[in-house]
Amino acid sequence: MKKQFLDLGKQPIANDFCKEDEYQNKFFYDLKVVFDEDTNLVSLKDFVKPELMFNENYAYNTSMSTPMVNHFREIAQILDEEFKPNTILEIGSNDGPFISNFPTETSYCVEPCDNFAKITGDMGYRTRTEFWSTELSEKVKSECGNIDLIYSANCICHIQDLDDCFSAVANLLSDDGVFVFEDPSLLRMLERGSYDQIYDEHAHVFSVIALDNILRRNGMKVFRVDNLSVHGGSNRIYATHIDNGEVEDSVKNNINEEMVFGVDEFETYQIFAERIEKSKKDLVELLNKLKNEGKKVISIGATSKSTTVFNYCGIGSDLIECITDTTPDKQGTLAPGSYIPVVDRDTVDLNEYDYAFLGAWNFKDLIANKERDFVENGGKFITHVPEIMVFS
Ligand code: JHZ
Repeated sequence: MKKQFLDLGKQPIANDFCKEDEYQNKFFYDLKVVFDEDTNLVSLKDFVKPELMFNENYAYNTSMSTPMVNHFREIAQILDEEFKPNTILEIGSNDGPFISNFPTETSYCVEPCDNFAKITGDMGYRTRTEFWSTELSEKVKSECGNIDLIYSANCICHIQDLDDCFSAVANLLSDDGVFVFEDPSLLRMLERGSYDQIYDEHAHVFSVIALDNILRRNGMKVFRVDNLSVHGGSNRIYATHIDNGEVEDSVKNNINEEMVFGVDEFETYQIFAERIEKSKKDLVELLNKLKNEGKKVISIGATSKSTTVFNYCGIGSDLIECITDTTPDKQGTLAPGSYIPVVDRDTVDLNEYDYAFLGAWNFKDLIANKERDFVENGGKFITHVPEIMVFS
């Protein structure tokens, strides 16, 4: 049975950055979150139509982030050395930072956003501009046979029907092939109070427990888990056909850690929901206090995550004047729902502001290091993770 534990209110499409004349009649939905007592999966109560989120206007270019480009280069080398795959398929290849480390002849991309599919297509990779499904896995199989390594980063948690997703993988994967995917960790979200991992695209937030349950009912199993620091704490899951090889200690250790925290108990989620309500109250109080004192606040990183925070907390440009972001497609737009202007960092003198909210709190150290000058001139950062804090 699915039980609701969190209501984050009316939310827009998290990456639907719009122009000044486009903000009327925008789509909003109810962002509610449920816990499935049978599988322990945490999911959105109502999913948003994939076509509304993943289309030719999708604004998240992975290659704009140097740390993520390095991250994908490293994992590509590691997987290549350990598993020596003859054929590779990436689900949700974005603008190609992972697949570009492999030869075009033996690699295959699946990417429903036309803007990104065009990029990997132009790089010479066979790219299907489609959503991942059993039907698509059949088409790929008839074109190039079974695949040795199926990889996906920050995409499997976007897929609403996980049974179809995993049976499609099982159908295409070679007998001794590996399926490796990484997504934000539910345990880290619960520990850190980072409720902003929840938005339309994240149909689920994964625990290892839930993934193993759902993979097993589709003929696969988890055999290794790597804990990663990226995106505020992610897990890289290694899965294979259910009858293959040993399950490594990392799986048992991760499941134990999740059980100790209570990831399998509904009460844990009720406590989390109370913490999130407090986070909202504290952030709104702080920003109102700063406004009354005449302080100027800016935000750094127009993230999907900050769409959740600003819309849940009802924060608009009266409390946060603007948001800087390094992604050209986001600059000159209004942030989804809050309609706070998004600007190019290079056009802003941060020293004109007293406080900077970290919309991209997952890059806290990198941003604090880049913006040393702001701090030296008396500027302070605000973050909501793990709780509302001001620091310099
Ligand atoms: P970042 C995305 O979420 C969307 P977001 C997606 N749905 C997903 O699943 C997760 O990633 C994993 C900017 N920036 O990576 C660049 C600066 O402006 O936290 C990005 O727009 N200055 C696929 O959007 C944004 O912040 C900087 O110094 O929450 C970061 O977005 C740095 C470092 C980044 O993901």
